[in-house]
Amino acid sequence: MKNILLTGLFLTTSLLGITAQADSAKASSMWDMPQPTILSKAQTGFNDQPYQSYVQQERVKLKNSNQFRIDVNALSLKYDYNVSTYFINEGASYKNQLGYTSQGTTNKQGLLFKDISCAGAGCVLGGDKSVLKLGDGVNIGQIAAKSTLDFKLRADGYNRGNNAYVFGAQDSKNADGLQHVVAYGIKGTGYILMGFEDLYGNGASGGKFGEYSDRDFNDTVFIVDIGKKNVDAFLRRDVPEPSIMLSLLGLSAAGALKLRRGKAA
Ligand SMILES: [Ca+2]
Ligand SMILES: [Ca+2]
Ligand SMILES: [Ca+2]
Repeated sequence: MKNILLTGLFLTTSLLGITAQADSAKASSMWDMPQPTILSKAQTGFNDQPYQSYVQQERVKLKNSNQFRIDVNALSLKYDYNVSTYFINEGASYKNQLGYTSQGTTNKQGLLFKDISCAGAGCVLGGDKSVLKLGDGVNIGQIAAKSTLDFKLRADGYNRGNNAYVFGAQDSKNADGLQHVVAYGIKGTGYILMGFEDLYGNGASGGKFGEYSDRDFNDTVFIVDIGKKNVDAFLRRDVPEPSIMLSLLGLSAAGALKLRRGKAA
């Protein structure tokens, strides 16, 4: 009897400890959070194959990236949705990290992928000790209407930790003041495809790591599933500039994004 009581108390204390830890991590930084459960394609039913052709060739500058700029308010949901993200590919030597924030009706943030390194066939720049398979997913969970999603990349954050650059959709907040994200709404799906550039600057040696950026925007490519109704509502919006999102299957997009052929350099 006494033993059972003690065990019960111990469990309660442990659970409280875990909760407190999770809360403090949340308060400090998404990057300190543990890797959420990664779901395989077999578990989610997601098929990455149709979207691999949208991954820019390695070290080939995406010339008209400006056309695919994402506005910070772009990912505003009109309808509630159980949001998920899916890893499409990476052409990066770095081990990048991806996180998200939701602001508005639903206020939360989280880490999505702690080590974005591609393993197996079809990777643009896979390597040793890589962990993600094409199409692997992480569920964000229910996001209510009138919430705005935003995504951040911590460039080589797995190795550099807090010393790493964090890049997002707002150019002015990026260390180099440049665009680091391209995004496309894919008609007929609930998907927004996003590509990040993980290197600082515009080609010349720059930044605290002396990086020569190739501006290929393929260093982390992923899909966020916000639901067909949200994407359709989005694509219907009368947007004055081409900035926010274009239907990926348009001619300009087809011209911009060459099909990836053969092995990346
Ligand atoms: Ca690349
Ligand atoms: Ca890699
Ligand atoms: Ca790059």
